[in-house]
Amino acid sequence: MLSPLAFARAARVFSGATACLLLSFGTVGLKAETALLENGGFEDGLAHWHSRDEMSSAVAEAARTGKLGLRVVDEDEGLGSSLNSSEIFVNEGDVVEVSFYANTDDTFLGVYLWPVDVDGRLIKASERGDLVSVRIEPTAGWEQFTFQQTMPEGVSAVSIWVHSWSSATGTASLDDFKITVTPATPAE
Ligand SMILES: [Ca+2]
Repeated sequence: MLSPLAFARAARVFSGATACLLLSFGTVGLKAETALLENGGFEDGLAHWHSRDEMSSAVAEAARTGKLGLRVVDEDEGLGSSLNSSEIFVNEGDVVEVSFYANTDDTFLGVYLWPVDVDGRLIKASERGDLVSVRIEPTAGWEQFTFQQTMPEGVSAVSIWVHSWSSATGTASLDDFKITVTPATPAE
């Protein structure tokens, strides 16, 4: 199994092709780009996602669309789940919007944006160490969630982090993650 750092590097190399593609279209205009995220619907299991524990899995019971979805089961009162998507390349000032669906009876997890610098170091949104996120409350069946963040100074890439909190427990289904990037308007 790859270490998180090795994984990040591998993902960075892989994402290079996407970044070049975006650059080549850059002259066309500042259009929001959607189809960036690999396997956002978990139809390929957890391929392109990186889990640091056994609490996240791709199962049929968690599918909103297709055959599979993400199931997070956290029964540990001391540890939380941790699952990152692959990284996509972004620039400072880009507006990154995350959209997904969740179905849960519990309040125990959030979905975060995880921006990193060129060395893979996390760039926090405040000195308190916050990340921009959405907190999942009990839902009435499948509900859509969206949130966004303007990419900070020094950013190189961003991923989605699905994380259940250490002292909380619960079960949730999540599916159909999408990332939309609206490029920063260049200075005149
Ligand atoms: Ca799916």
